[in-house]
Amino acid sequence: MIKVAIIGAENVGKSTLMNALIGGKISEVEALPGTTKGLIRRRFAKLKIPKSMKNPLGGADEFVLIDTAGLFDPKMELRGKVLSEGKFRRIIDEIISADIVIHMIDATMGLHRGMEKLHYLLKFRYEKPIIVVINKIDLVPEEKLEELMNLVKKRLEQDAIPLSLVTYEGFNELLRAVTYYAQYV
Ligand SMILES: Nc1nc2c(ncn2[C@@H]2O[C@H](COP(=O)(O)OP(=O)(O)OP(=O)(O)O)[C@@H](O)[C@H]2O)c(=O)[nH]1
Ligand SMILES: [Mg+2]
Repeated sequence: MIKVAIIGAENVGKSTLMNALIGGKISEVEALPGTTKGLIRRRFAKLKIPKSMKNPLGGADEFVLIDTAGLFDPKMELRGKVLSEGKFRRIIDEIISADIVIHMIDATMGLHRGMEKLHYLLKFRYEKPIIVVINKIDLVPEEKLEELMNLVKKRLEQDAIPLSLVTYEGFNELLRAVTYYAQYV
């Protein structure tokens, strides 16, 4: 069983992604930041991974997906509105226990400072495989996306997968990345 945590600032689309990956509506989705107030949602799922993407050695397709409450207020370098310090800490502990982390960035908001620091901590101190996705690309012009892709590459030292959970552009690339890292868990 592979544990995948979806993390990001408030309102980036974490719960929408969890629903898309599982194919059912289980995590509440709202236009308001701070929607996931339950802090941590775990769901067991057998992901519908296309055969062509499967690990030939028969790697696992059984996952525990973890949708976390937004860690930061999108406009400030602060903890999200719904989080006390204790709750924030609990989410961090949960993330640290994951095998794979999906760091989600909102294309309209850009890379969040607080998330950038957390990314470094997870990658270098805890040695987590991290997949970076830039979500909501349907809302930004191509040049803006390109700029953000370059910035993310420079600051996080890795490529991001551009994604839209409206058009599903990039969704297969994300699945491919998850199954790739799942081989090494
Ligand atoms: N246009 C567009 N809207 C999106 C996309 N993904 C999510 N949204 C919308 O963004 C809003 C926030 O989505 P959520 O999934 O609730 O975001 P979240 O990260 O779980 O938010 P919190 O739990 O509040 O931290 C909702 O209105 C979604 O419908 C996308 O790719 N494109
Ligand atoms: Mg949510």
